[in-house]
Amino acid sequence: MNRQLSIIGAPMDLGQNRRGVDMGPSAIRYAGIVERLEQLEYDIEDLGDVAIPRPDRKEEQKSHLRNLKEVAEGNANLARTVDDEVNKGRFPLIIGGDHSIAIGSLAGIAKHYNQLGVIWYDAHGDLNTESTSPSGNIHGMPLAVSLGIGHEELVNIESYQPKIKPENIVIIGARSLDDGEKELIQDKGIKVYTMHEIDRMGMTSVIQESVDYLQDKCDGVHLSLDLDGLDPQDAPGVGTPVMGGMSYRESHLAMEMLAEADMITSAEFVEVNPILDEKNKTASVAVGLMGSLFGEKLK
Ligand code: HAR
Ligand code: MN
Ligand code: MN
Ligand code: MN
Repeated sequence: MNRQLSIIGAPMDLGQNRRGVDMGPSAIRYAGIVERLEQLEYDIEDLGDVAIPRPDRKEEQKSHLRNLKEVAEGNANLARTVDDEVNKGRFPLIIGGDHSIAIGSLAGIAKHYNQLGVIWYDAHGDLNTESTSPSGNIHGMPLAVSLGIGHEELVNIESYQPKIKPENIVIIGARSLDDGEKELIQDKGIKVYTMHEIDRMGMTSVIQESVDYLQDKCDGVHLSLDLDGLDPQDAPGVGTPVMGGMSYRESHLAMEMLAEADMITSAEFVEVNPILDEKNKTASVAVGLMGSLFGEKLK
């Protein structure tokens, strides 16, 4: 594992419509991210937050893509910061913010790899487009955008596309997929472990298979962890909770196995909304999962 970590906050709340997720980076810092990872003897730099524009509340929404201009601009800012850190040889650890920030993270990271793998730990597929989205919320679209499918302002951030390939993606924990997303998964042959497979096979086999699937063909792997992948009982502070998710223990096991596999080269933790949370529980869970991902041991 790269011992040089750069923490990058992305206080974005414009990819969906519940206020408060822009305070996710503060909540995660308050829950002790720097102290937790310093104990593991990483060289940590907290770069603070990238600039996210405020929307013009008076301007009418012209498209089905809520806050398109501002989401694109904020993600372009994030992409530049992430790119700089990867150029310096540092591991970018991005904290959100809603999941639309994966557009900027991947735009900054993917250019540094020929075959970037992506593990998408989420209740949702985030594979919608303007036409398939039931909500118009861009946080339901970042995986499609990174595949080069979506609005040109989003797809062309950092001036190249696609960022990633369908055969290098593994989705884990899906239990709320829209019809258009299911079609895209079929069309592109994207590997998905739904809750059904996790129940049947167990998390150990799911992660082992995912590691085997990505390890040989990928030259780097980005972990995109949406806290709503966890069950709402364990991670209540999220904007779009879905019952029947992965448990706290399963999620720690997943992170520990990824640490053992030593293949993650960048990561983001998103959708922590302290306004909807119970005493910063979800931010604390996020920090605990980062501890496991970065090699914390119980003994
Ligand atoms: N699929 C729905 C939509 O596109 C819900 C997206 C939910 N949000 C997230 N992303 N938190 O994982 O609107
Ligand atoms: Mn570069
Ligand atoms: Mn998501
Ligand atoms: Mn989600």
